[in-house]
Amino acid sequence: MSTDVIPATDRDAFYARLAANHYSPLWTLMGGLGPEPTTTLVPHIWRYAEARELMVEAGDVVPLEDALRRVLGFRNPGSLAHQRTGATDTLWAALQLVLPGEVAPAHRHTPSALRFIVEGAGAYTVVNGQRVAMEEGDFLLTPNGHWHEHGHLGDGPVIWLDGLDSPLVSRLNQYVLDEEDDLQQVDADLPAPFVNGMLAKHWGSPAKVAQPLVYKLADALEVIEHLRDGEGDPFDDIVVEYRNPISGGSVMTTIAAFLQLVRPGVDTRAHRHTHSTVYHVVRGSGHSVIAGERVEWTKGDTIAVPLWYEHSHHNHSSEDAILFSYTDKPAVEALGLGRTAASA
Ligand code: 1HN
Repeated sequence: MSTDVIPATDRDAFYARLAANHYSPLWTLMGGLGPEPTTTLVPHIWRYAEARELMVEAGDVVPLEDALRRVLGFRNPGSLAHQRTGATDTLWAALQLVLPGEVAPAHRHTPSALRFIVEGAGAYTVVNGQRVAMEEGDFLLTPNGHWHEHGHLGDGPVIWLDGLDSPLVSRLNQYVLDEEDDLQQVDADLPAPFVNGMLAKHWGSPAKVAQPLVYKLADALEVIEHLRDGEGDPFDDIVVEYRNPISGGSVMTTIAAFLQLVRPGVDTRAHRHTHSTVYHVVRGSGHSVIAGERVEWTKGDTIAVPLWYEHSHHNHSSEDAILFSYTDKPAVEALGLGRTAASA
């Protein structure tokens, strides 16, 4: 039906009546839609030199008793006011600082969290009563609903990258938080295979861990080293996925995580996809080309690639470049919205 069968003023009055009575005329809403997914968010890099300085300043300004978590989130510059985004539409990324002697008390929430330890030694996290030591390069999980607290018994600052699906969970109106006044009952220091649920005590109460809680950098690098003479992935070079070995799937329901080697001299092909990605530089330096723009990166930098932005990675140095990354791919695919396009 043509909308100009009635005069414009009458039409405006009609639309006002529809709005007043809580109706949405679909034909006025579809103008913004097209064949491509869109976002107001933009690719962005947070350089470690700057972020670390601000993080250390936060250590002076904010006592952990006040903050509970001294977490400095990376907010995408394309975010609209009041929009609950993180580094991407679905993924939060942040640095967290814990100073010697501090404790971030136990809580649990519906968002799932991961940590990648950037620098420092002597910190630990307790996940559902299991203490996990945090060493540089470790990749740790706090799947949704798991109690977690952090502490630091060593010297000097410990800084890690936090990754969560909290913007996605917020958008689903499912962000729920429980706090605990007391610290968790800790089982004492446990060997890694125990923490990872590979070997369990066979008497008394059953093992609490249903999936690995920590992946060591040395293990991931050993696998990468084994694969480095192979062809590699055209878009990510020598890339391995951290897996849940019980399900064989991604590490968490909503988040997949990866470690990749971009070998010296490699230029990957460009592609884009409907999941968004956060990259963190573990070693070396190089650059990515994101939507035609060259972004130079080096150790400690964190880069957001929102959905459907074309990107490729380049290492023109003579040293290995190692990137950690995580994506919302499992969530996007579970919704039936997974889509990838390689560039020519
Ligand atoms: C959180 O609980 C932690 O427990 C870190 O360390 C970062 C970002 C958003 C929401 C919850 C933590 C977080 C977070």
